Amino acid sequence: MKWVRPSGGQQLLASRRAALPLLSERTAALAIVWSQTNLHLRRRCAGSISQRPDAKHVSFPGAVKSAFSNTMGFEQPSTYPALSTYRVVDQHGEVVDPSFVPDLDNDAVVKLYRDMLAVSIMDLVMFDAQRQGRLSFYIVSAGEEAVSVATASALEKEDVVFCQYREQGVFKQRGFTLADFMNQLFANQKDPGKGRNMPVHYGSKELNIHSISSPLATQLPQAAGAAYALKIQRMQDPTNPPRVVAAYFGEGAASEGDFHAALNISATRSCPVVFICRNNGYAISTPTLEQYRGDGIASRGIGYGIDTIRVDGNDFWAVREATKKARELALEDGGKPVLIEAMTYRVSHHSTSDDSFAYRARVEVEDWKRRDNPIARLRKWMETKGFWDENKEKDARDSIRRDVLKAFADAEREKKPPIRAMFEDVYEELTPELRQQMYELKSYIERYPDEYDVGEFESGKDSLDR
Ligand SMILES: Cc1ncc(C[n+]2csc(CCOP(=O)(O)OP(=O)(O)O)c2C)c(N)n1
Ligand SMILES: [Mg+2]
Repeated sequence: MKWVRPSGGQQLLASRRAALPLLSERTAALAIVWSQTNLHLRRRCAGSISQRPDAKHVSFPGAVKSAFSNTMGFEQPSTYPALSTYRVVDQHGEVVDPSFVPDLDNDAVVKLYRDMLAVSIMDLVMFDAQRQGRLSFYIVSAGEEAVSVATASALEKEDVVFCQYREQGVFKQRGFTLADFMNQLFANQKDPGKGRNMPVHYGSKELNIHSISSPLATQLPQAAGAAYALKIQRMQDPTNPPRVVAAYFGEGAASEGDFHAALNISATRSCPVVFICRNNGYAISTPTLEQYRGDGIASRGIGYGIDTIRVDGNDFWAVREATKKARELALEDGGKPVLIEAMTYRVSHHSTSDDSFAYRARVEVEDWKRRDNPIARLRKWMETKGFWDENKEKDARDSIRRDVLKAFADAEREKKPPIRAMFEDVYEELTPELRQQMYELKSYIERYPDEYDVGEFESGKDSLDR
């Protein structure tokens, strides 16, 4: 596993902690914050010192380790080799990293494999359900199940997660049930969001996953901020467990300004956040070739001074191993950001509102489906190990499909939240204006009973009375 680690100065903090053995953990932590601030100040001051005579290195404040050169040369990115992509298991299910030792027993692997299967089966059912008009919108994650399930499997329960919208596997692995998915998708009265969000905008306070927001990349500065808060909480009270933030995003979202702001602030403030990029080749209809000219998203992490790795996103084990290590690195020396770029392929249309064959060839998709797929790859590995076979596969798929359909039917049958819920929870109490609007809505519904069937909402139009 090859990490690109642009920094080296963090060991300094570890040595400072070692130099403070007689202080309580809390005082030591505060002393380190103080000395870190001091260090920043001194570095800044050092920048204003004029060049030492005969120095071989630049000491301008903006580039402290650059050697002088007497030959003029522009860097040409095209002459650098692309960053490598870490792999543990190849497309045939064969282990290619000789140092790899699986850290999970067979049952634990099967459990994660079933999470990947569950997401992919739910996706098929819900995509068709949308086509039948039974829900308004859906997004599938076909081809990307390993990125979400394997990364999530390397996090701790207490870690804080921010997703984009194609990470069903993260929710599933952390304990979101099929009923939880369905209640949100059908916007019924069991949906904690009370049906106010579009389908697939899940969230779970219990599982420490912030609710998904549609505007791209907004989750990234939020994740950096949350990581900064975790760091400060732990400095103030070292009995808090070490926690990281995991922030998921697509390569397309990395074209947003928020991505750059998030990387830079987390690097400069040393925030324990693991940025996880799913590079699936497309931002809706825009292929990566038209999104950037640099070496993917990994090169940007290095540019911001962030430890970075590129992995094969279709390789469950590579993704899991890299995330385990990333979490460890993110907690080193009081915290720092880490970036993982997981290379994969968006097998599906962008969403149910998209027809991807308008901008890519069917054969390209068919090729990927046949040639490489994260579920098939882990299955081959399990079969090679001798604890999975055709019969187990069939049983697993049948039982998951039954569970999905049951959760689907239960959720579809549930009543919708009371219509009144659309006016609530913005202010602690309804304002006179909101009350007025609520009564107007009620009289409108009463005037046109044939146009508005409100029977599927809890308490019908009566919820607008109180
Ligand atoms: C700020 C913003 N701009 C545009 C959009 C419309 N939009 C939704 S998804 C998407 C593509 C994102 O691509 P990527 O980040 O690669 O994620 P993927 O869909 O490939 O998983 C776009 C442009 C949006 N939601 N928010
Ligand atoms: Mg993409």
